[in-house]
Amino acid sequence: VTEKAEFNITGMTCAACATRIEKGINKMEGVTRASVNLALESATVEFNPSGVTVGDIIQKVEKLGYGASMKT
Ligand code: 9UX
Repeated sequence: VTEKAEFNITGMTCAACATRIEKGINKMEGVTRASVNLALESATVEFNPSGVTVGDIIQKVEKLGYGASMKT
């Protein structure tokens, strides 16, 4: 099963920020694919919900020094 979630990301000021977040999320267990859009301040993540949760992904982004919330 693969789920897809979209997040608003705050605090990105350059392209390297987006790359850093993208790499960080992609390294997580259970994540199939993550892409971060700097201009839109958003992230799209495909993941296996039995291996990783939306909360885990938000925590990861926060640990990298940015803000994240799930898009409603
Ligand atoms: Mo460039 Mo983005 O130093 O933090 S990676 S602003």
